Amino acid sequence: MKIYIDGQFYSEQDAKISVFDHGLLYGDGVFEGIRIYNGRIFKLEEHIVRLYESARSICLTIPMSREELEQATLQTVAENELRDGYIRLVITRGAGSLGLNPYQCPKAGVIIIASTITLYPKDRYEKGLNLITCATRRPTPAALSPQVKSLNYLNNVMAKIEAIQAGCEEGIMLNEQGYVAECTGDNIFLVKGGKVVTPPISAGGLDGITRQTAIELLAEMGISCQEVMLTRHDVFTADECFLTGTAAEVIPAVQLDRRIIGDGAPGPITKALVERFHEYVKNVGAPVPYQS
Ligand code: PXG
Repeated sequence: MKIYIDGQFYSEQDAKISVFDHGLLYGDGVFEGIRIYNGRIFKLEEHIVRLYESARSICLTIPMSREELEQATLQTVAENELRDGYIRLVITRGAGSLGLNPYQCPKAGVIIIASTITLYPKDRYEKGLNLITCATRRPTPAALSPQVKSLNYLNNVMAKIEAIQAGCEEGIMLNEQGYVAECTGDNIFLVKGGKVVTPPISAGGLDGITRQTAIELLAEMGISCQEVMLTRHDVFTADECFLTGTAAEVIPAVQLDRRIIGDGAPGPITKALVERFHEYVKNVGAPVPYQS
């Protein structure tokens, strides 16, 4: 595997950064996870835009233009000859001194890893995930905007630990008011009476790129999707539930806190969307400039 760091490619063994990097010391930095399907990078521009917005929000200057970063990302995938896979783009604050002050880090670091990811076991895509409600809440936007995909994912990691300790693969995270925000790394949708609902971004979830894709594909399929505040009650009484995310793609969920959602099997709208999603992603992304 060849890993891009600050304009050069390194082997996995040699891909190293400073222990004084504030990305490590303070989780000071931002990232994106992006899929490669069929030799194309899915929604590359959208991910790059979100990355620059995350960076801007935390006063982090990415030391290259959007176009340059797009090119570097395409080149990293080409170097690794990946036709299907997962890209992790990481911008760290860079090496500085001990002490929080980010202005003592002269240059941000740019890391691009092109690899693969398997988030959930394969059979879960057919049978559906079991969810719990995590006691760990999403932080209030007054602490850090949920739109910043920062290198500090401890809040989500804590929630993920709860889910795994409960024997589940994923968990719902509520906001401070107790409304459903999202899952630890995915957005959530419910189906009831043939209509689809998802929490608005203002509920505290990330403005997911897969979420937006799902909304658009549902519209094409003639299925309306409304953004409404949701509670656990809505999940318990839904006909279907599914999650969306770059790593997760579109995946059904069939239980919450051991209560069966709908009839306990992935429902028809979820199944139709999963199929439509996999068809759609094949041909829309930015083509990778492979050498051979
Ligand atoms: N919510 C959160 C908190 C996320 O981190 C999503 C929703 C889905 O957004 P996209 O744009 O990807 O549809 C994410 C992004 C993982 C992992 O290993 C998950 C994400 C990113 C990186 C790693 O679970 N999801």
